[in-house]
Amino acid sequence: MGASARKGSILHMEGRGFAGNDTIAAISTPLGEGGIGIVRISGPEAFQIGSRLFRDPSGRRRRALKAWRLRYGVVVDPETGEEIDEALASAMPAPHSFTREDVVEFSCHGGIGPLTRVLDAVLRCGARLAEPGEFTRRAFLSGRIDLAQAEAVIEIVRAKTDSARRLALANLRGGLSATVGAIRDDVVGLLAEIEAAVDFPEDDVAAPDRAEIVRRARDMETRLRDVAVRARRGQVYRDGVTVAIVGRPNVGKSSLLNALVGRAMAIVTDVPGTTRDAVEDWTSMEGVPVRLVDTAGLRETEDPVERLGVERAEERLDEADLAIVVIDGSAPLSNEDVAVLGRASRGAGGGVVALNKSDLPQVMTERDVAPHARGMPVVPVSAREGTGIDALEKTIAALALGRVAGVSEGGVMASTRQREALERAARALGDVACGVDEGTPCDLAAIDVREALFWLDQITGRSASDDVLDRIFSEFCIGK
Ligand SMILES: Nc1nc2c(ncn2[C@@H]2O[C@H](COP(=O)(O)OP(=O)(O)OP(=O)(O)O)[C@@H](O)[C@H]2O)c(=O)[nH]1
Ligand SMILES: [Mg+2]
Repeated sequence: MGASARKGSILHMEGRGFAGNDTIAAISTPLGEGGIGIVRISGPEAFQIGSRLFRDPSGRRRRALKAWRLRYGVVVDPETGEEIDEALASAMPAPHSFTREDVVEFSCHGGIGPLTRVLDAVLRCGARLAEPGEFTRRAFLSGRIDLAQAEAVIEIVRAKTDSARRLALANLRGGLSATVGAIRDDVVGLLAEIEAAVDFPEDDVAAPDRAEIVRRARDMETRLRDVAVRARRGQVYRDGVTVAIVGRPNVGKSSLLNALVGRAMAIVTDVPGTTRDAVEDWTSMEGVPVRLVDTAGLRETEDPVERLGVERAEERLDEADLAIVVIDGSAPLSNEDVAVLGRASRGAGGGVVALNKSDLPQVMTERDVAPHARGMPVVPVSAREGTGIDALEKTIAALALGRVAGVSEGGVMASTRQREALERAARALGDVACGVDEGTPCDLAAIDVREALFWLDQITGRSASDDVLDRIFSEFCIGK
């Protein structure tokens, strides 16, 4: 077992053993041509294996690896001595490495050929091919990062927008863990007090103030629900939303798509029924990744091709998270417009009405449309001139993020698993408050408090089972 394992936090090693008793290796950069490709080795034999393969630039003499030094040389085949590639070797001794084990990295020329040959040489010297996410898993098992931080590593890799990256980085730096940790401390305090009352009912431990317990449990519940809502926002920043652009023919849906994505994606003509297939593109609105879907104009039609387009448009509207209903403000409101407004407002996330062609003399104002919009906000825009587009984007981002009164601003990055744990912990604390308020004995209330604690510990991994760990780390790629 490496020095790193001995120094690992007891907390994370307890009960599940320490995985890092062998040496693992993998190509840690994407397989393809690149400026640089890295083969990473981690474990007790890392230095020994690295030294066996590394030679000075002439390829003749062994080149010693030095801690914290980047050394230039060549990697050779361990049996034949044949040079495989030039490389920079770095050696990071335990516990000051990503895994807290001894780590050696060879930075070679990026390409499948040299990298697979170098990896093959490393494996022939006794290392085992790493499983997906195994380096990060070792960082978790050694206590260098907790589970919330490990999951943040995946989120950083997958971030589609800068906001998503920033939220994920905040978690890697311990953001979610600290928020949850602070609430956990309070839950532990509450549990201690309730248990004292259970254990020493006749002692002169003052009987707990039931109203005070209710107040504290409610307060923790509220704080957890706040984090859960912000986590839902975080998920929006991470996964983005699908927004269908719908409306009757010729109102300017395709023009609006083009204005929103900033390029001529969809065909625009003055012929009603131009768009048939759904045209889609990603864009970012206030940091929220948005997949925009332009659809065929909705109307009754005899044309069989157009009818297929209309059916497809209706499907896309029903599948979307939000809708932009485009209305032509330079024409009177038609029955077709009213029908689309009705259908869109019944969708999962509702939507927004874009009152388009505001550059032309207006027949309709926001006030004329509002009664038919069923609560959807109405934003005047001109797809042609680009006016009102900023306001439209802000409205869509706000709808996507589900701004709720009383919830702190800003998102928190959390996986679905973590969000569920937050909600369950909140529910358990809500049960504590209700129960104690209605006169439940303290020993029963303690069960719910312990349940809340269990769910909070699922988030940081203190009580996560091996199954949960397997599922999380299998999402990583090999070499991470
Ligand atoms: N003046 C003005 N004309 C616009 C505006 N937006 C779109 N148009 C014009 O309206 C006509 C129809 O635009 P499209 O974007 O093709 O409309 P659509 O809703 O996609 O139409 P279909 O695909 O046929 O359903 C074109 O001639 C556009 O130039 C606008 O904001 N102002
Ligand atoms: Mg169109």
